[in-house]
Formats: sequence, C-alpha cells, structure tokens
Amino acid sequence: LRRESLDRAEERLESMCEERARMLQEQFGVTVNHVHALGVLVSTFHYEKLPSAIDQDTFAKYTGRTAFERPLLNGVAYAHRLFHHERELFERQQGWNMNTMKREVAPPQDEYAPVIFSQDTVSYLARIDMMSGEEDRENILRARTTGKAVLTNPFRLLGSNHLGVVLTFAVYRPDLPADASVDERVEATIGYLGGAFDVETLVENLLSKLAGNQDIVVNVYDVTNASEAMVLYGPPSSDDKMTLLHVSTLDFGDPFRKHEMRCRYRQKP
Ligand code: WA2
Repeated sequence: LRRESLDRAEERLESMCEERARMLQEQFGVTVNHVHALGVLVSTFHYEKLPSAIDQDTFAKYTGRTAFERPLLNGVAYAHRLFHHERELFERQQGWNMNTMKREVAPPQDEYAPVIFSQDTVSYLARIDMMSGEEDRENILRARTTGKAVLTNPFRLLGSNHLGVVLTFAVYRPDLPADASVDERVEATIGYLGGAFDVETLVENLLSKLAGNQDIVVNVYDVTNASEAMVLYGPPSSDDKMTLLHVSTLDFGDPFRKHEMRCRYRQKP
C-alpha cells in the first residue's frame, strides 16, 4: 500500500514537472523565433533601404505592438556595430555620447555596440555600449560567429535587477550567403538584436496559472557546467535527499547551453 501511494506521488510530480517544462520551452521557442524575424526586419528595412525605413520611433511602435509575440521577454533592442574610427562622426550625427553599462563615458575600444533602437519597456538600454557588459559582450561575439540564437548564463539584469538571461541574434548585411564561413559572418555583421528573459518575473507569472502550483517547488538551472549548476529560477534548493525529485530537461535552442527544471513537493506527500 505504501509503495503504491509513493508510485502515484512520483507519477503526479513527473506529470506536473513535464507540463511546466514543455510549456516554458514552448514559450521560449516562439519568443526566440520572433526575435529572429525582427532581426531580418532590421536588416531589410534599415540596411537594404536607403535612406533607412526604420528610426527609433518606428522601432518602438512596431516592437510595442508585437510584444504579445514575445511573452517571456521584457523588451527588445537593436545595438549597432561601430568601429573606433567611426565613433566621433557617429556620436556627432546621433547627438549623444555612448555610455557603458555602469553609466560612465565609454572608454576607447576597437569596436562598440551602442543601442540605437529600443522598445519603450527597455528604454534604459538606449545609448549603452552593450559590449561594455561581460555577459552581453560574450553573447555578441558568439552570436556573430554562429549566426544562431545565443543565451548568456544567468545574471542580474539592468533595470529590474532580476535574475534572467539575455538572448542575442547577430544582424548581417542582407547579401550574406547562407553557407558563409565564420570570417565572412563576422565581416558581414552590422549589429545585434536581442533582449532579456526576465525569468524571475515572467516564469513566476506562467507557473502561477497552472493547477497544482501550490503543491510543488520549481527550480530552473543552467547546467552547462555539470559540476556547478546555476540557479535561474526558484528558491535556493534545500538538497533534502528525503523528498521526491523530478528533473525535466529544457531545450532553449542554444546548443552551447544546457538547462533543466527540477521539481519537488512543497511538503512530503
Ligand atoms: N537587455 C535587457 N536587459 C539587460 C541586457 C539586455 N541586453 N543586458 C543586461 N541587462 C541589445 O545583444 C544585443 C540586450 C542585448 C541586445
């Protein structure tokens, strides 16, 4: 009898965990796809058209109206690739100077990635050189060599100070062939489109709508480095070997990273 109720508790935990993992993965996937399409939009309407058919106002309007397509993102922004020799003219034409993530004047670098377009919800990113932040910089470099969606490890986001991950797509000149080499990709890079998954707020929101939510504790981890899992969502775990645990794998679409969801009962069943 004891064995039977334990089996049932295990099954229920597994099915609740899988339901949550599949739902989160699905919402992540549609969000990433839509950001990809926005990158193509910028490539087409900012670079193929001369003069550009996008400015800050158009970008803010369009991204605001299509925000429902990106349910897990707190906003999107476009950072322009800028070389040092172009900086003076760029700042004069824009009428503002670049800042770092720490709100200081950007020191001289070989190249920069200042945000020139932003959705209103992340307007605090405007004028910031995204290469001045360690996580964003790594994402930018990996996005442009791979041509794929890339994610940072979990860190505290600008603005909210919430735990989350940043998503980045490189934007290429429209003439980049599909079979381009890594060097050709880097050379054809004209900017970066991305935003932050505010996991702390948006996953909470998602899970709070599901039945049985009061019964279980959910954590999401970045387990890219198996020996040091990083919490992305949920309370610090209580490593209690006595409670049932179910682990569901998550695929957020960046093959360089591994994520998983771990579910436990709040109280012993
Ligand atoms: N977006 C929102 N909040 C952040 C953040 C970010 N990056 N970095 C730290 N807090 C414009 O890769 C290009 C967005 C980065 C894209």
